[in-house]
Amino acid sequence: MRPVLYSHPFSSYCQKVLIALYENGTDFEARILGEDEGAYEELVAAWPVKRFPMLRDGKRLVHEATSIIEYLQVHYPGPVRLIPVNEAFAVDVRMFDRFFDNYISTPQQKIVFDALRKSENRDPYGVKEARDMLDAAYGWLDRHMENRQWAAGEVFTLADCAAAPSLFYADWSHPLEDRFPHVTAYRQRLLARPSFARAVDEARPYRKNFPLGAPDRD
Ligand SMILES: N[C@@H](CCC(=O)N[C@@H](CS)C(=O)NCC(=O)O)C(=O)O
Repeated sequence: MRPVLYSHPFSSYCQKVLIALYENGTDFEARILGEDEGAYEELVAAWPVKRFPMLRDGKRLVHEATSIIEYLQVHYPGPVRLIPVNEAFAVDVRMFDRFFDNYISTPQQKIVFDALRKSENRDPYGVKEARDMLDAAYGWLDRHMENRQWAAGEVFTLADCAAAPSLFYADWSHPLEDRFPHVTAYRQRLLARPSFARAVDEARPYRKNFPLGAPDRD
């Protein structure tokens, strides 16, 4: 039996899990939402909040990208340990995972979801707050990344799985420009990582769906 991932290639949180699967060469079945017949209906029936990715392993359902990566490490371990054995290091890894989800991905999604709304339902103040949050998060991360290769230290972890798609899309919505050179360099390292490069390539056909217009790069 192999686990089933309900996901979409263009989704940042799905890419976060795909990176983990590709890092370890984990065998899985992909149920592509909006493409594979009945996949979205199965997701919604199992998870009324309608967020993805979702993992199904036999009767077991796992929600939330971070939890899916933790689950894969426990039940389908591979050569790349994304949550370290060392408990003190694991605290850092989980802290940075939360940082990228809460302070990069969340404001990035706010900007994108606002652009998808009808003009009368837009929330300019909320979008300004999201852009301010991204600037604050970029600034903090830039100082943090000055002397390190990966988010939590010298090895690639869960934190980098979170960082890759969140920084990828955040830079499209709220460009780093040349203000944050260490974050820009880190984003480039993430793009060069084969697991993420594969996820980015698989999502290329969907770039036309990016509501703010995908830039002609990456
Ligand atoms: N906290 C969730 C967030 C998942 C999430 O926001 N997924 C987006 C796709 S990237 C989604 O489900 N969007 C559908 C929607 O907003 O209706 C996780 O970590 O998995």
